[in-house]
Amino acid sequence: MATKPEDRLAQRLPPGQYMARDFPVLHVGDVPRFDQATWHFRVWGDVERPLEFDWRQFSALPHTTVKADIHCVTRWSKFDTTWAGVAFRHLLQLAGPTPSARFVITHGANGYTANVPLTVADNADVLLADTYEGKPLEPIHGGPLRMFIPSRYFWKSTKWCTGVEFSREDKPGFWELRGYNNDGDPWKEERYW
Ligand SMILES: Nc1nc2c(c(=O)[nH]1)N[C@H]1C(S)=C(S)[C@@H](COP(=O)(O)O)O[C@H]1N2
Ligand SMILES: [Mo]
Repeated sequence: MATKPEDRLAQRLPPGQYMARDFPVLHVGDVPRFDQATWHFRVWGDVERPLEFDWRQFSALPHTTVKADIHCVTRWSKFDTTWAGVAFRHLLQLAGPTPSARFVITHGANGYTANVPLTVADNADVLLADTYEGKPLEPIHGGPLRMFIPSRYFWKSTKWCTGVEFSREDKPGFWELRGYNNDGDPWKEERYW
């Protein structure tokens, strides 16, 4: 018997989510102004080689494209979004996390942070994304650069990302300290603590 369309949708929508057609915008604070001349990106903490890039250097890194569904804790999901950027695994190769590194903390504008285990960030679909649907990522969606972790609720995907910290200790971030679940797996519906 053929699968009914609503069953296919249910298999693709995590529990409690609905399918959005638009692309909602969600963040705290103001959209920061991007200045190519002063923008810089750092990788620090438990790594063999701390890194620092200006915009030109970061843009010159090899880019990868990922197509994935995204899921926001406020219950909208969006299917088949296409992003391009630097594969997180490429950054791992460049920086070389030490054996003590177990958590990844992304730092964004206005002091926003989000934490994931290194095992979650070390995945082929995780990007530092500067491109959405073939165009430079718009400032309202985190441009020039945001973290992209499709396997977790979208709050883990830090907008206006300017740094990645590797840590032996977990460091719950902005929303994790305000009641959101530390892991945030949409398939387990891990919304709140
Ligand atoms: N720097 C920063 N990144 C952030 C946020 C934020 O407030 N500041 N909000 C998060 C939340 S809760 C969500 S759902 C997504 C929303 O991304 P979008 O506006 O591109 O849909 O960004 C995440 N990244
Ligand atoms: Mo969110």
